[in-house]
Amino acid sequence: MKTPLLILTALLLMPLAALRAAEQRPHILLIVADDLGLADLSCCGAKQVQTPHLDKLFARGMRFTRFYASSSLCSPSRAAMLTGRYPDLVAPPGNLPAGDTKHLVSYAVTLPNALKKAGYRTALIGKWHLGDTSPNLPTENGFDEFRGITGPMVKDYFTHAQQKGTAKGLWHNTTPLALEGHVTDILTGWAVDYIRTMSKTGEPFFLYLPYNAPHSPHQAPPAWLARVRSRLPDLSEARAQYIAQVEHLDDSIGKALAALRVAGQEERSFVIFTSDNGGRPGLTQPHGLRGGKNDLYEGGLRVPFCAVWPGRIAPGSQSDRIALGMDLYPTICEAAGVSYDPSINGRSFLPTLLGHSQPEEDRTLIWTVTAGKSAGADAGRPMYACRRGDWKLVQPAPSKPMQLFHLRDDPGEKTPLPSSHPEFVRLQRELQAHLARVNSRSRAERETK
Ligand SMILES: [Ca+2]
Repeated sequence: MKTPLLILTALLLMPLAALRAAEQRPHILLIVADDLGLADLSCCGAKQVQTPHLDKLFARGMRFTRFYASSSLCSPSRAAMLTGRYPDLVAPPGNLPAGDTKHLVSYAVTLPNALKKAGYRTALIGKWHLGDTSPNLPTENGFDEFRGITGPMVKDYFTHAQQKGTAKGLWHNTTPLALEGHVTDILTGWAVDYIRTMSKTGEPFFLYLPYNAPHSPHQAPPAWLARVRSRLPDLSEARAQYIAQVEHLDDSIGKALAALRVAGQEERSFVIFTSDNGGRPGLTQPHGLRGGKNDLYEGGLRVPFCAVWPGRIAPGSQSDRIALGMDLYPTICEAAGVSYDPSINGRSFLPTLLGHSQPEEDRTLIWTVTAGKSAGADAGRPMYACRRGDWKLVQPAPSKPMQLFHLRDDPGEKTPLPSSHPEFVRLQRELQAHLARVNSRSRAERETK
C-alpha cells in the first residue's frame, strides 16, 4: 500500500519542488555600456575617469582581460549577445535599418525566450536596437517588459529625441512616453523599481540593462560635467562630456546594484558588465590597440568585462581566456540551469567563472561589421575578421585586402605579414566556409518566409 501513497506524495510535492527550483535560480543582471572603450574605467587603467562603483563590481568578481564584442557596432553585437550566434547568421551584418522587415531570423531563440522556459521573468530596460517596428519589438522577442529606446541612440539625452526615421523618445512596451530627465537617470530609476518589485515576488528575473551612455551625443548632466571640469579644466568639450557621461553611468550602475543589495538579492544575483563594442579613438583613453568602434582591429572589438556571483565566482579573480559577447548566451543559460540549442556558435565559459579548469575552445572566430559613412563608397558594405589561436586575418575596409597579424608578437596589429603566409591562406579558407554558411542560412530563412 505504500507505493500509491508514495506516488501521490511525489505528485503533490512536484509542483513545490519545481517552484523551489525556480526560486533558487539566480537573478541575472546583464549590464551593457554603449561604445565604452577598453580602458575607460579606473579599474581598467583609465587615468582621468573615476568609476568607483564599477571598480567595486570588478573587485567582487572575475574580470576577463581578453573579452571581445561579437562585432564593432551596436546591432550586430547585440544580435549575437541575445541569440548566441554570429551576428551575420541571425541578422544583417550592420546596424539595422528602420522598417518592418523581420530582422532576427526565426530559428534563433532569444536569450529571454530561453530563460522564460525555466520560469524567468524578463525585462529589457535600455536600448534595444534590433528593430523599432513590429515584429521586431522587444516584447515580440522574449521580453515580458520593455522600457527604453528601440533605435540606435537618443539624439538628445535630455529631450529623448531619436535619430530621424526611427521611433521617437522613450517607450514602455509599445506606448511612447513623455518624460523629463536625463535618459541614464530614467533608465536607472526604472531598473531600481523593477529590481524592488521583482525581489518581492521571489521569482527569478533576467534584467537586460543596456544603457545608451556613453554613446554620442556627449551630454552629461551639468553637475557631472562641472565635477570633471573642476578636476580637469584643460580637456576638450567632447572629452570632458565623455568622461562625465562615463562617471554618471558608473553612479547609475551603482544605484541599480544598491537596489539589489537593499532588496536582499545580492547573494542570489549573477551580474555581468560589458560594452557592446570598442570606444571611439580620440575620445576614449588610448589602450595600445589599433582602431576603435566600427573597425575589426582589436580596438574596435576588445571590451571591458566582469562577472560577479557571490559564493560562486571568486572575488578579485581574473582570466585571460578568450571569450565573445555571443558566449554570454550559453554561459547565462548554464548559470540559470536552462537548456539551449547546441547548434549555437557561442560557447559557455561558466566553468572558468566558477574556478574550474577549462581548456581554450578549439574554434575559429569570425567578426563581421558594415563600414560606416566615413568609408565613402564602401559604406554599408560588410567586412570581416577571422582569428584562430594568435593568428588574425582582418579587413581594414570592405574594398581593401585582408591583413594577417600574429597577435602575441604584434598586439597593436602594426605590421601585416605577407599574403603568401600559410596562415593567411588557411584563415581565408575558414572565413569562406563561414560565408557559405551565412549564404545557406539566409537562403533557408528567405524560403521559410
Ligand atoms: Ca555601440
